[in-house]
Amino acid sequence: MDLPVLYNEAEEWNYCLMLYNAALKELNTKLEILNNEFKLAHQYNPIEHITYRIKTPKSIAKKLMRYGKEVNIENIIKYINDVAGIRIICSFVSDIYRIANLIKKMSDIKVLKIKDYIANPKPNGYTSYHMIVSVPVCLSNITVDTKVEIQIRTIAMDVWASLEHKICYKFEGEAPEHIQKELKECSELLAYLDRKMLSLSREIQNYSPHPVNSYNYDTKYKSPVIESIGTIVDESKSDNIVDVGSDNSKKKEKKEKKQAGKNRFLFGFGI
Ligand code: 0O2
Repeated sequence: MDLPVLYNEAEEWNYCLMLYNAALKELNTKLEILNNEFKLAHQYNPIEHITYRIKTPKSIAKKLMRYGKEVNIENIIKYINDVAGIRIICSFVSDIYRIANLIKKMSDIKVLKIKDYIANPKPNGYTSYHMIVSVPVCLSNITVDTKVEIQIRTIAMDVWASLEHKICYKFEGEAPEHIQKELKECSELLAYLDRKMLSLSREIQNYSPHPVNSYNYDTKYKSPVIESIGTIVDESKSDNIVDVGSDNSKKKEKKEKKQAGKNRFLFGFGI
């Protein structure tokens, strides 16, 4: 994130806050749109709710000191990935990966880092899916790619994390061993509950007239819209899509992302 040289630190920090806030709002809007679109297409919303926040100065300073870095704006921008944080709460674990994949495909969002604490829970029992992304913030004469941390978790994971956070705070990170043990057990019970709820939900879907997984969004939704009100601009045939990297899934992801950016729909501008 390159910033203009400003008059003093306070002014510079206000500028940073403006960028972090803008990035959060942009991402929040994108996620709300996805959720609304999903709701319309599948009569189901994968996102229960979204919260976002700017990290408190105290928490930023504590983290920098933990990293052994001097507390200044340059270090905050460089080393603190979660100054701007957005939390997405889903009903089911499958929704977490569904949302994460949709974020990966957003053409203007760059994924910088992923930590899958669901596949690999932390030793204390913490589970969540974390992504560090960069969001372009368009200002009057510059676009600034701004870092945002996304945490995606189920309601059960959120309840656990919130209680653990309180316990950690209360005991200043040194909770008695039996409490740590019970917390870990709670995390395992909640993971079991999440799995049970997901299998129950899948069973219920089989009785539904519109099962979520079998709905083909592209063919069922896109075509009537194209026919009635606009034009899809598909430039993929005239463009060379160059893939880099050896991993096939990475290639596929990149291609899908590129494609998502190219499938532009001229909404209401005619043919
Ligand atoms: P707060 O008060 O929530 O802001 P990195 O992103 O790799 O540079 P970082 O930030 O340590 O390093 O990454 P990580 O592990 O992804 O953790 C980021 C955030 O995830 C934390 O921010 C917490 O919000 C949450 N988190 C991670 N581990 C735990 C945990 O064990 N328990 C709880 N309750 N939350 C956790 P902060 O700054 O630690 O805290």
